[in-house]
Amino acid sequence: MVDLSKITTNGKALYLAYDQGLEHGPTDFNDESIHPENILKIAVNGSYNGVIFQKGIAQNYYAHYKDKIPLILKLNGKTNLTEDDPYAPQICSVKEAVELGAAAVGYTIYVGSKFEHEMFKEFAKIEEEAHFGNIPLVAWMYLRGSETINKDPKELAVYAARIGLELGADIIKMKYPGDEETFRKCVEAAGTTKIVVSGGEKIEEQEFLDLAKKFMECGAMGMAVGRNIWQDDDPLALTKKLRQVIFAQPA
Ligand code: FBP
Repeated sequence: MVDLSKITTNGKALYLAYDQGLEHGPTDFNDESIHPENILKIAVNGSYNGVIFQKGIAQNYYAHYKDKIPLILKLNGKTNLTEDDPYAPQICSVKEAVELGAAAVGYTIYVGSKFEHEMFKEFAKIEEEAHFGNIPLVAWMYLRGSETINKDPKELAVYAARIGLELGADIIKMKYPGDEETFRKCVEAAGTTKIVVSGGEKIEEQEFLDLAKKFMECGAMGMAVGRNIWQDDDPLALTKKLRQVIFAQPA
């Protein structure tokens, strides 16, 4: 199994996601978060286990931070402008990611998209290359596309978690399926593959922290969160509270 020690603390993890500029466009950003340097400062000062970038941000902003914060490089991505079933093509190789200083690589698979098989193929090649180099591989497992319609979203969430294990992901990044019973099943189905939960849209602070506590109690390894942190008025104060929740639970 791949060594996750560079991107975890006592078996737990908190990552700062910042690939939304590609996925959603700059509308997600405020006057502070539009600047990638500010995200790097939050990641370093908040002692995150990694910051998640696409390659352009890594190429232009990460060099000075190489020794300060691990980089998780997203290898594929897409905009939210197309209306067809989602497909996020690979736009960066494992080799480029390593040259940019990545400690881990990530890839989104839209489970239930009619292009799922294309993403499986790309993922399989990435898995081979990443694991050959002992680089951890994070799979964003998102349920989206025509084949998810009229199916039970809870069953699909557990299925998606299992697919992450079956495909050889070391870590699955997924959305909370909405209830603890289903999420516990996801954790179980993922087996040795660890789960980190996405943050989602900005919500009220206590609700966010309560949810984080729930994720950890159900067996998540941690969270990979973006908007809830860097859209906050005080990202570091909220990070401190979130860290208490994530790292308080026994490993
Ligand atoms: P957030 O915490 O901001 O939701 O970020 C998590 C994330 O997975 C990002 O890595 C990614 O850009 C975004 O969510 C994808 O959002 P969507 O679910 O709208 O495609």
